Amino acid sequence: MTHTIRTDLPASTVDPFSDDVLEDPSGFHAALRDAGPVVYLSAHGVYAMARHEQVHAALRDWQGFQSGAGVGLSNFRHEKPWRPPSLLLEADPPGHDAPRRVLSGLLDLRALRRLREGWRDVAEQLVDTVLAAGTEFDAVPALAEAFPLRVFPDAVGIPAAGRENLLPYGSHLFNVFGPANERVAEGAERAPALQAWVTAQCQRDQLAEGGFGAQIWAAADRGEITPEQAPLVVRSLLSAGVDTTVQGIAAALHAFATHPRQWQRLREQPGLARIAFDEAVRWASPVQTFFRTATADVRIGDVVIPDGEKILMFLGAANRDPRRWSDPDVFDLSRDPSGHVGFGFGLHQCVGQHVARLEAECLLTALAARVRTIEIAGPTRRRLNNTMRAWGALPMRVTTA
Ligand code: OVV
Repeated sequence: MTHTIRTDLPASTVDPFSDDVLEDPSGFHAALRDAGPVVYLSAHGVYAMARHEQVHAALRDWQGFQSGAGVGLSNFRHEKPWRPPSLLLEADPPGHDAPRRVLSGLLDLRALRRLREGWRDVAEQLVDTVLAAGTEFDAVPALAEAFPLRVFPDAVGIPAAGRENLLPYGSHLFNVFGPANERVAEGAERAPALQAWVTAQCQRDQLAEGGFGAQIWAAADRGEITPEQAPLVVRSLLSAGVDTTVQGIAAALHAFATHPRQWQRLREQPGLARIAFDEAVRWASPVQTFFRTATADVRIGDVVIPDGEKILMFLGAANRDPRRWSDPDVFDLSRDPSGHVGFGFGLHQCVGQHVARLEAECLLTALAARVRTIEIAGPTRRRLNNTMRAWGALPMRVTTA
């Protein structure tokens, strides 16, 4: 691949999607932030923003920085997407707006109230079962995966069979936003079967009455979206709603296991669970990056990004920018994490964020009532992904209350 070389702005030759950076991006993020408001990434011929101010401003400017050309490295102006594009994530107004409105209505705080009690019961049962089996466990499968996988597919209303496909599908999907590296190659073999399975779950006759899926189809009956759009809106839930919450919860558990005083605060004041989750999302940024595409020659300070160029938004770097946060590397329940860009910002800001917060709140509250101390009990392991900062293993030891 050849790229126009920019010698008039700060540049980095580092590949943000290499194993070394994904294993621990903190040094690279600091260098990017310090290099300038806009940095050229010569490894991929794209632009980057890593400071909170610029990331926030660019996410707000959906007209200058579009999503409809894809939010991965691949530019849909020139390349065919691996799956039909998302009607929400990979779309711009006006087409974006009707699907967005339907999902916002289904997933707003009021609409989720009917789920709260049931999810709280499931969380309490799950924690009791895990603790009954022993006080040492891997928190990734035992809690971070188990809880969302129990409540979310039921809430969407998909059949029980095949749910083990959800995490591998998400893992590949989030890898494909990056370059076609070995992570994408490893997932490519299974991708067609996973894609076919997910597509099948989005059909009307698969979706249980009362679930989010059936409600999306009901919105199509009311003319709010078309019947052709309905399955793709269901697909957005299954794409964006599983790995993200699993890794958000894993990040919160890791944060508490490594910050015992913060765990004591949560135990004293369980009402902090929601703030704690947002602080964990700021601190860890489970979704690390998304691209945008310049819709014209756009100026940022002295830098002009030419029409059609890709810009990588470093959400994780912005969430730890010392220009915006005091002691950004500290996980601290007394900070106000609002303004973090872990859920994005603006028009495309996570439509499922209330679902994620409710899941995390239910699980953290159930744990806080039963667990006095949490610590890391052995070597932790990352699950490297081109977009997500994910845990593969979090061995933990707890004492019970
Ligand atoms: C935010 C997000 C991530 C992945 C997939 C989608 C959305 C989607 O809409 O398909």
